[in-house]
Amino acid sequence: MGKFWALLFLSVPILGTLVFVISMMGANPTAEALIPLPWERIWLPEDISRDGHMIDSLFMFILYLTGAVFIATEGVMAWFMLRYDKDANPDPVKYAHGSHHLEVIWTILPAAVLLFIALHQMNAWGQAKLPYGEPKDNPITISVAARQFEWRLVYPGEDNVLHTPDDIYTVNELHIPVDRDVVIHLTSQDVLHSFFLPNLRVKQDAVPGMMQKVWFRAMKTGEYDLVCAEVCGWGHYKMKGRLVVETQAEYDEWLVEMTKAANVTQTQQRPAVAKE
Ligand SMILES: [Cu+2]
Repeated sequence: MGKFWALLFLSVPILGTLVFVISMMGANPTAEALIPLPWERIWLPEDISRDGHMIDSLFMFILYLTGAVFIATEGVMAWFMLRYDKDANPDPVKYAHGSHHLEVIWTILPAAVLLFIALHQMNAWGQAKLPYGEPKDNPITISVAARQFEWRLVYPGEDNVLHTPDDIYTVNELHIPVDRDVVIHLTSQDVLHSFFLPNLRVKQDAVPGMMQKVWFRAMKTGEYDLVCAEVCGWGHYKMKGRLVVETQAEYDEWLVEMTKAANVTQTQQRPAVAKE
């Protein structure tokens, strides 16, 4: 009976991992073209940014490191379970306390590993951004304000300057041109949110009372996710938008369309305002 329960409980993590791996293979369109091996990029969505590979290599490095430690720990545990099996060891259990050597080893070893990771990852952001320096070549600056539970965006319009009369306003729609630096001015209107573009490997907290600058360059057109990665209230799950990466011509055309729509709305609203 004990073995039945042991196997039943063991099946939970095994089936859970299996279901996760299978669902990830289905979720990633690029994985279908590959032989669907668990180590063939099925953990992360397609990287469409210029700098994302730096973040990915750090992610994989930590995954391999913690994975190796996990397998070693589980292996030792399994070995102990087999070696000190109840039937082969009928004597009562003897408890041992206070091995200073062991204490020192299992304190210093994880501390050293954590310190190594801390130092190793310190320059990841710099490595991802510094080879290209600050955003250049006439970057587009878009203001993004997070609030429960949506993204409010302001585009600079034709003059490419924010906070001028030709600004364009959208909600949950982030349009950007491909192969051009985009700078996001990120703010929050209420609580902590996190601006997350999984395909661009960009994740930045939006903090009330602060303005964060984050920049990136998309290298592939298409439609991708914009999500909130900080549990920010009951509607957090639905705080998602659309990232549309398009050619410069398509982006310009979209901007013209939006300007036209904004002008129509303003003209229609004007008499109502005049009456007051
Ligand atoms: Cu949020």
